[in-house]
Amino acid sequence: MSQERTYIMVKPDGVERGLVGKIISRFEQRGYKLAAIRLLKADQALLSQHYADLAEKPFFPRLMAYMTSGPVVGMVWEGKDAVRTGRTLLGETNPLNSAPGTIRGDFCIDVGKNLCHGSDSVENANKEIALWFPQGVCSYDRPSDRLIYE
Ligand code: YYY
Ligand code: MG
Repeated sequence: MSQERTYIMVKPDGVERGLVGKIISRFEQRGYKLAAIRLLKADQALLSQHYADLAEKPFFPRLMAYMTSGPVVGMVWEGKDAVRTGRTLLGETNPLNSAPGTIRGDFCIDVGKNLCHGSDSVENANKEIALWFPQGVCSYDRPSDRLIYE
Protein backbone atom coordinates (compact mmCIF):
# COMPACT_ATOMS: atom_id res chain seq x y z
CA MET A 1 0.00 0.00 0.00
CA SER A 2 1.25 3.45 -0.94
CA GLN A 3 2.24 5.74 1.91
CA GLU A 4 1.85 8.96 -0.05
CA ARG A 5 1.52 12.02 2.15
CA THR A 6 -0.06 15.41 1.56
CA TYR A 7 -0.04 18.68 3.45
CA ILE A 8 -3.55 19.98 4.21
CA MET A 9 -4.13 23.24 6.06
CA VAL A 10 -7.27 24.82 7.48
CA LYS A 11 -6.90 28.55 6.87
CA PRO A 12 -7.80 31.23 9.46
CA ASP A 13 -11.40 31.55 8.22
CA GLY A 14 -11.92 27.81 8.69
CA VAL A 15 -10.52 27.90 12.23
CA GLU A 16 -12.56 30.97 13.18
CA ARG A 17 -15.75 29.52 11.67
CA GLY A 18 -15.34 26.32 13.69
CA LEU A 19 -14.91 24.09 10.62
CA VAL A 20 -11.70 22.31 11.68
CA GLY A 21 -13.56 19.22 12.87
CA LYS A 22 -15.67 18.98 9.72
CA ILE A 23 -12.58 19.25 7.50
CA ILE A 24 -10.74 16.62 9.52
CA SER A 25 -13.82 14.38 9.27
CA ARG A 26 -13.79 14.49 5.46
CA PHE A 27 -10.28 13.02 5.44
CA GLU A 28 -10.98 10.55 8.24
CA GLN A 29 -14.18 9.24 6.74
CA ARG A 30 -12.53 8.77 3.34
CA GLY A 31 -9.99 6.50 5.02
CA TYR A 32 -6.91 8.69 5.18
CA LYS A 33 -4.60 8.44 8.16
CA LEU A 34 -3.57 11.50 10.20
CA ALA A 35 0.22 11.66 10.39
CA ALA A 36 0.71 15.13 11.95
CA ILE A 37 -1.37 18.09 13.18
CA ARG A 38 -0.48 21.51 14.55
CA LEU A 39 -2.31 24.78 15.37
CA LEU A 40 -0.19 27.88 14.91
CA LYS A 41 -0.18 31.53 13.93
CA ALA A 42 2.01 31.44 10.85
CA ASP A 43 4.28 34.43 10.28
CA GLN A 44 5.06 36.20 7.02
CA ALA A 45 8.42 34.41 6.67
CA LEU A 46 6.90 30.92 6.86
CA LEU A 47 4.01 31.82 4.55
CA SER A 48 6.32 33.46 2.03
CA GLN A 49 8.20 30.17 1.75
CA HIS A 50 4.97 28.19 1.55
CA TYR A 51 3.59 30.46 -1.20
CA ALA A 52 6.96 31.28 -2.85
CA ASP A 53 5.60 30.42 -6.32
CA LEU A 54 2.88 33.09 -5.96
CA ALA A 55 5.09 36.00 -4.77
CA GLU A 56 4.64 37.94 -8.02
CA LYS A 57 0.86 37.49 -8.24
CA PRO A 58 -1.32 40.58 -7.77
CA PHE A 59 -3.31 38.85 -5.02
CA PHE A 60 -0.19 37.92 -2.99
CA PRO A 61 -0.38 40.83 -0.45
CA ARG A 62 -4.07 40.09 0.16
CA LEU A 63 -3.25 36.37 0.54
CA MET A 64 -0.56 37.18 3.14
CA ALA A 65 -2.96 39.42 5.09
CA TYR A 66 -5.60 36.66 5.06
CA MET A 67 -3.23 33.89 6.07
CA THR A 68 -1.74 35.91 8.97
CA SER A 69 -5.15 37.07 10.24
CA GLY A 70 -5.46 34.17 12.70
CA PRO A 71 -4.22 30.67 13.47
CA VAL A 72 -4.12 27.87 10.92
CA VAL A 73 -4.29 24.12 11.44
CA GLY A 74 -1.62 22.28 9.48
CA MET A 75 -2.01 18.56 8.96
CA VAL A 76 -0.36 15.68 7.16
CA TRP A 77 -2.69 13.03 5.78
CA GLU A 78 -1.39 9.74 4.51
CA GLY A 79 -2.66 7.02 2.19
CA LYS A 80 -3.08 5.91 -1.39
CA ASP A 81 -3.15 8.82 -3.86
CA ALA A 82 -3.35 11.27 -0.92
CA VAL A 83 -2.14 14.32 -2.89
CA ARG A 84 -4.51 14.09 -5.86
CA THR A 85 -7.49 12.80 -3.90
CA GLY A 86 -6.83 15.35 -1.15
CA ARG A 87 -7.32 18.12 -3.74
CA THR A 88 -10.46 16.43 -4.98
CA LEU A 89 -11.82 16.49 -1.42
CA LEU A 90 -11.03 20.23 -1.16
CA GLY A 91 -12.61 21.25 -4.49
CA GLU A 92 -11.48 23.93 -6.95
CA THR A 93 -9.40 26.97 -5.99
CA ASN A 94 -12.45 29.15 -6.71
CA PRO A 95 -15.20 27.82 -4.44
CA LEU A 96 -17.87 28.85 -6.94
CA ASN A 97 -16.44 26.25 -9.34
CA SER A 98 -16.39 23.57 -6.62
CA ALA A 99 -18.95 20.79 -6.70
CA PRO A 100 -21.27 20.22 -3.75
CA GLY A 101 -19.79 17.43 -1.67
CA THR A 102 -16.33 19.02 -1.73
CA ILE A 103 -15.15 21.08 1.25
CA ARG A 104 -15.03 24.36 -0.67
CA GLY A 105 -18.21 23.48 -2.55
CA ASP A 106 -20.06 22.96 0.71
CA PHE A 107 -18.67 25.67 2.97
CA CYS A 108 -17.47 28.79 1.14
CA ILE A 109 -17.98 31.25 -1.72
CA ASP A 110 -15.01 33.59 -2.40
CA VAL A 111 -11.52 32.57 -3.60
CA GLY A 112 -9.94 34.88 -1.02
CA LYS A 113 -11.73 32.98 1.77
CA ASN A 114 -11.48 29.43 0.45
CA LEU A 115 -10.97 27.72 3.82
CA CYS A 116 -8.25 25.24 3.09
CA HIS A 117 -4.98 24.41 1.35
CA GLY A 118 -3.87 21.13 -0.20
CA SER A 119 -0.53 20.25 -1.82
CA ASP A 120 -0.70 20.13 -5.63
CA SER A 121 2.03 17.52 -6.32
CA VAL A 122 3.97 14.87 -4.44
CA GLU A 123 7.12 16.99 -4.78
CA ASN A 124 5.43 20.06 -3.30
CA ALA A 125 3.80 17.94 -0.60
CA ASN A 126 7.21 16.75 0.55
CA LYS A 127 8.54 20.33 0.59
CA GLU A 128 5.49 21.63 2.49
CA ILE A 129 5.60 18.80 5.04
CA ALA A 130 9.28 19.55 5.72
CA LEU A 131 8.49 23.28 6.02
CA TRP A 132 5.52 23.00 8.41
CA PHE A 133 6.70 19.93 10.33
CA PRO A 134 10.49 20.25 10.62
CA GLN A 135 10.31 17.94 13.65
CA GLY A 136 8.93 15.18 11.40
CA VAL A 137 5.61 13.34 11.29
CA CYS A 138 4.23 10.37 13.19
CA SER A 139 4.46 6.81 11.83
CA TYR A 140 2.16 4.21 13.32
CA ASP A 141 0.26 1.08 12.37
CA ARG A 142 -3.48 1.37 11.96
CA PRO A 143 -5.18 -2.02 12.13
CA SER A 144 -8.30 -0.66 10.39
CA ASP A 145 -6.23 -0.24 7.20
CA ARG A 146 -7.22 -3.84 6.37
CA LEU A 147 -10.84 -2.65 6.11
CA ILE A 148 -9.89 0.19 3.76
CA TYR A 149 -7.27 -1.26 1.44
CA GLU A 150 -7.63 -4.50 -0.56
O1 YYY B 1 -3.67 25.42 -4.66
P1 YYY B 1 -4.85 26.34 -4.46
O2 YYY B 1 -4.98 26.83 -3.03
O3 YYY B 1 -6.15 25.76 -4.95
O4 YYY B 1 -4.62 27.64 -5.38
P2 YYY B 1 -3.26 28.44 -5.71
O5 YYY B 1 -3.31 28.79 -7.16
O6 YYY B 1 -2.06 27.69 -5.24
O7 YYY B 1 -3.43 29.78 -4.88
C1 YYY B 1 -3.18 29.81 -3.50
C2 YYY B 1 -4.25 30.62 -2.82
O8 YYY B 1 -4.20 31.96 -3.27
C3 YYY B 1 -5.69 30.17 -3.11
O9 YYY B 1 -6.08 29.07 -2.33
C4 YYY B 1 -6.46 31.42 -2.78
C5 YYY B 1 -5.50 32.53 -3.18
N1 YYY B 1 -5.90 33.07 -4.50
C6 YYY B 1 -6.57 34.28 -4.55
O10 YYY B 1 -6.82 34.87 -3.49
N2 YYY B 1 -6.96 34.80 -5.76
C7 YYY B 1 -6.69 34.14 -6.90
N3 YYY B 1 -7.10 34.66 -8.06
C8 YYY B 1 -6.01 32.91 -6.87
C9 YYY B 1 -5.63 32.40 -5.65
MG1 MG C 1 -1.65 25.83 -4.50
